[in-house]
Order: sequence, then structure tokens, then C-alpha cells
Amino acid sequence: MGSSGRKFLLTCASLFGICCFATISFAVTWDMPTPYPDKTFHTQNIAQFADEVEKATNGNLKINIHSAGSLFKHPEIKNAVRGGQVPIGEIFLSLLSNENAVFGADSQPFLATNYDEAAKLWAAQKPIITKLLNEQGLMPLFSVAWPPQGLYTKKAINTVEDLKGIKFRAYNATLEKFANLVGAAPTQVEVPDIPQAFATGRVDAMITSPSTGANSKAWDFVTHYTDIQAWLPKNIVVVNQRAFRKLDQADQQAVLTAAAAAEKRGWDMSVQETTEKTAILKENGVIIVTPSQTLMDSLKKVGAEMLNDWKKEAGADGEAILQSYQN
Ligand code: PCA
Repeated sequence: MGSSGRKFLLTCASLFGICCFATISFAVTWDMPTPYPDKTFHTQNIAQFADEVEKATNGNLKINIHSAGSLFKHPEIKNAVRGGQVPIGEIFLSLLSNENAVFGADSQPFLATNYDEAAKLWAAQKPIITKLLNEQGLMPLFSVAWPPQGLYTKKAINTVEDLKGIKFRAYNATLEKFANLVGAAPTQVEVPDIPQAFATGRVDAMITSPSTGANSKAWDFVTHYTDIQAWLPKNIVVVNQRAFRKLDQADQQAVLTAAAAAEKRGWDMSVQETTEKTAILKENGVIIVTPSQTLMDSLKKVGAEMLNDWKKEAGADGEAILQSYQN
């Protein structure tokens, strides 16, 4: 065989080698839709989770984040993961309360109002949420609380009557109900659309965290932030079980380890976010108000009424959550 023939065979052999190598390493990319913008601490936490997964699997699993509802709109993300259009996604947990009230426990006004209580509530919810998601072929990976939710308005709110008739931004069915019960007029608006909704007069007030308020530059459209610390809702990252099972054992373990680290880191980030973003609201001229006793009393009355209704809707699973939370 001439030298050019030998070179040809060598090239074939090395190409064959590269092909084999590529086939047996099974590198996979997971597309991951999330609802919130890149600068959101949840999204940043997920970016770090993705980095850790890629490193720990030696590049076998790459997670490609599509933030701010860019791949799937927020209300579609869960079903996209369930249907296997994407293997993994993030959602606002209580958004699922419109399929089962049980998912809405963390958005019940004044049930859990600080980080210790929120962590305890998550511990109580977790086995039941896991069971319900499992029935849909889904597995929760980690869940992180938002900072306590406060009230953003264009005027001082001294009593619940001051909320009457105000066009109110809502993010789930529970907040919509709360707004209705205090006499406001709710409209659903996703986070990326908040500035536009205020600018065009679709809404004049909202309840959300210092985090989302500051990231949305709330000082452009409201004057007062009343720190009612009403609840600490959570985001949850879920994975499609079939997609998860396709990973080899070591890579599955790498995902679970990175998820546990992300849950811990996310809660720490959330605590820090509360102080930092409240300070940013203040620096930009938003008046930070400690709520009057009268206002809190009447809001808590609404909360108690809502919790009663929730207990009826959430049945035995809801009862189990409350019992475990209150013990
Ligand atoms: N920000 C998200 C969810 C809760 C929060 O603090 C929002 O406003 O939609």
C-alpha cells in the first residue's frame, strides 16, 4: 500500500475513533424554561445550579436556561415538562393551585410570614407535593422562597378601605381572591410585563417582594411600599422523570447533589435579597411604611377567611400539611 493509502486508512481509523467517543459519552443538553428575568436571584441561582451540574457530570449534561418566559410562557411551563417537550423547568409553585388547591399553601395570607415559618411550611408541603407531582410523571428538584410579600401603591394605605376599587396586579388565583376580598380589581400580569402594565394604567398597585419591586423599578410608578410581610411564596424546579431516568446513575446523583446545594444557597440569597432590595427601593425614593395595626388586623381577617376556604378545597392533603406545619 502506498503512503497516501496508509494516510487514508489512518484518517478513517481516527474519524471512527472520534465517532465512537462521541457516542459513548452521551452528552445531553436539557433546555430549561424559567418565568423570571436573568437578574432575578432565582434565575442566578439556577445558572449556578446548571454550572455545577455540567462540572460534576464532566460535561455530560448541559442545562440551557431560557429565562423570562422566552421558550414557554409561565402558565405553559409545567405542562411542557410534563409532556416531555422540555425535560426540566421552573415555576411559581402556587400557580398550580388552579389544578389543586393543595399547591397554594405557601400563598395563603399570614399563614407563614417569615423565613423560619416558610422553611417549616416547605418541610410540611414537600412529601405531599412530591406525591402529587409524581402522579404526573414529575419530580421536584428544589424549591426556594421569595422574600416576604409587601404592598406597592400610589398613595398611603392606612386601612383596608383605601384599597377599594384599585386596579391590582395579581400573579395567581390566591392573590386574585385576596384582591377581590379587599375590594380591589385584580388582573393577572407576569413579572416581565409589570412596568408596561403600570405605564399603560392596566394596574395601579401590586403585592410582591422587595426583589421583584426593585427589579421592576417600582419607583417609576408607585410612591409607597407597605411592609405587610403577608406570605413567602416559592418557586420550584421540576424534572420529567423519564428524562431523569435516561441519565446514568452517576449523573442522576450529580443532579440531586447540585439541587440540594441550590435549595440551600437559594434560601440564603433570598434572605439577603430582602434587606438589599428594600434598601434600593428606599434609595430610589419609595416610602417604606410599617403598616398600622388597623390595616394589619383587617388584612389578617381576610387571611383567616381565605384559610378556611382553602382547608375545604385542599381536603385531606391540605389538612396533613397544616397538621405537620403546626406541630
Ligand atoms: N415575585 C414574583 C412572585 C413572587 C415575587 O416576589 C411575582 O411578583 O410574580
